[in-house]
Amino acid sequence: MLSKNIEAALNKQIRIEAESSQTYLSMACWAEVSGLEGISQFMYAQSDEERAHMLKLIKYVNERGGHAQITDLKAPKTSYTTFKEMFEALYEHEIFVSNSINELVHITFSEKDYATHNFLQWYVSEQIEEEATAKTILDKINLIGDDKGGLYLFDRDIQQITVTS
Ligand code: OFO
Repeated sequence: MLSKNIEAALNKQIRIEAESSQTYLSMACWAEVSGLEGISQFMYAQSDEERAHMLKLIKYVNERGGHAQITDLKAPKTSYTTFKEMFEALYEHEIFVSNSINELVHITFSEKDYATHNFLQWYVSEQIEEEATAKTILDKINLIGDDKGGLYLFDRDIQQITVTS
């Protein structure tokens, strides 16, 4: 059985994962209308992953005697000046999510809720991978700089960059 405090903290995380999914969906749309087909497919896949993260939390909360709350969400940004700016936003967003997961883990520890603490370890590992993927992409973008040919190849090859679910 979840304590009210943990239930509220998990619900906050559910909302963050939902907003992450919407943010990446919006990035996918911007990339798609900007002619960046590969990048848009990558962002659609990221959006799906975040929805899966949200659903995993929802199931956990409901199975442990809590009630997952589906709420309104903050509208994401709809356009970017450059694709680099978009990937910087993705990287920063993942760091924000990691901090939020860490905070959540801390709460479960201080409340001695070891079941939830254990459940959250999957998210801790996931965030390490997602931050690493975002960082790898940013490093590649910095190498490309303003080179249009480089962007063409990057857009074609981004699917090869390991994305975990
Ligand atoms: Fe990448 O944020 Fe979910 O966990």
